[in-house]
Amino acid sequence: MLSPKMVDLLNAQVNLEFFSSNVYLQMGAWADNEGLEGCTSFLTMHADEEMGHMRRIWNYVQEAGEMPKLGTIPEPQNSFKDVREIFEAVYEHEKLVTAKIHEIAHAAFEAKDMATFNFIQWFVAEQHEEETLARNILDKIKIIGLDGKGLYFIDQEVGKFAAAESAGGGDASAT
Ligand code: OFO
Repeated sequence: MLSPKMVDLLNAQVNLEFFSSNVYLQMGAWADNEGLEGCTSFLTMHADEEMGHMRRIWNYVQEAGEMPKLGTIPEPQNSFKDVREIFEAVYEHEKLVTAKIHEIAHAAFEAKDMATFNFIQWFVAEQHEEETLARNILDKIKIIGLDGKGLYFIDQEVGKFAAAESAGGGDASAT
């Protein structure tokens, strides 16, 4: 059984995951417009994963006998200076999501809601992975740079991350 406070926290997370998906989908559209195939597939795949996260929480709330609720999802940013700005924004966004996930874990632990505490551990691990991935991409941008052929190589590298994630199964079909 979920407390009303926990339902509110989980519903807020449903909305944040939905927003995350829109953020990455929009970034993917920007990348596609710039002819950056690797970045497009990475960001679009990431958008699908976020929808998987949203559904995972949605289903958990439903299974607990409560009704998940959608709120207003803000409009995502649609114009960027360059790929560096995109991945800095990805990293900052993932740090925000991590903070929110940790808030849920903390509240569940404090309330001795061990079912939710156990459920949210998957997200704790996922956030660790996602922050690491965003940081790795930023490191590559720092090393390779975006000048001359740099942008081409960065796009190739980001495309490799997308291929590796896709080989790993992703999370779009989470139940
Ligand atoms: Fe990118 O993170 Fe969802 O949870």
